[in-house]
Amino acid sequence: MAALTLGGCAYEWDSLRPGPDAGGTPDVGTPRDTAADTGNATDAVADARVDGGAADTGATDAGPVDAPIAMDVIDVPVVIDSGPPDTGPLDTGPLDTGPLDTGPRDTGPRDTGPLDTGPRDTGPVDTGPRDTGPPACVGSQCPCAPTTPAGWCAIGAACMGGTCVVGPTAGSLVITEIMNDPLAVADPLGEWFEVYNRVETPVDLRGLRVRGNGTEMFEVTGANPVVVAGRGYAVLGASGETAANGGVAMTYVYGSAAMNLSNSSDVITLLAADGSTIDSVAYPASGWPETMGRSKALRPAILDASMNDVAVAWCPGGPAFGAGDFGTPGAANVCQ
Ligand SMILES: [Ca+2]
Ligand SMILES: [Ca+2]
Ligand SMILES: [Ca+2]
Repeated sequence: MAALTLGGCAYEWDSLRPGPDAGGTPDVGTPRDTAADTGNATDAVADARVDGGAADTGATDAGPVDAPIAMDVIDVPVVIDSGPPDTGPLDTGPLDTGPLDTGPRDTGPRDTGPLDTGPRDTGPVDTGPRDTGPPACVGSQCPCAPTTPAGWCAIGAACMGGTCVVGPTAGSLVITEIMNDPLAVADPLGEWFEVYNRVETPVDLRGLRVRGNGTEMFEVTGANPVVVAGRGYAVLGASGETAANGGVAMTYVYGSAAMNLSNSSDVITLLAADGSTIDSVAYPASGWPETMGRSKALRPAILDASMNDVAVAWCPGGPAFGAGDFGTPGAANVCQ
């Protein structure tokens, strides 16, 4: 048994077969040793030839020049690393093109190096914590925009049909038109009132509570959003039948049993879900525009929940619509 150290690794082999000295031909006459040494885990089986001169014992070797050692390594067992995960610095060396790593999973820090173009990873599925970032955008289209960060609506708003929609809040809605005394169709089925959304963001009216005088009150409900577009109008009425309501496309129908609009004095109050008042209009029996078949219209330059409290802010509405009454349900007001 002889030993040799190469590159910091110790090798042992069963037999050395000295060949001719330098200048000669390698020993090819002896059959190569093809049997692995089973006595050592890191064994290498080698053929070698060495020179036959004296060993180098001094600073200068005066003997014949050593011939290089030729070694055939024919059986070197590979031991897979089963130690703890590598937590050292990222590998920035050349791409590994070797066989797939079937060792234990790497749980070290994430690799931020260049893209791996090597063979596909067939290791275990990632069971780490879920990615909670914003939903993916497709091209330049996000689920809702504009938002911060992209893909999310502001707190309190919901994404509906690609648009961020908020609930009714103070400052968002103004009562702009009241048809309390219809003529072309029966009263109260022809009654309606109009609200304007002052903000750019669409408003879902669900959750809005509307209070009349006495105990009259209803809440806007529904399985689907009742949306008023940004800077748009909505009409809430007693009847959804155009033949009965005078030809008005209602945004929401509350029903004549829930509320009536008196032909003399009455009040309409919009309440947010938290109970705060969004707007309130109380018209008296006299002093405000009151013409049968014609709406009370807030002057189009006045779209304000405080300024609509006084008589001078209102005018008789027009022009004729539907069955022949006057007003602009769902559109900007006109004074006539
Ligand atoms: Ca009425
Ligand atoms: Ca008001
Ligand atoms: Ca109007």
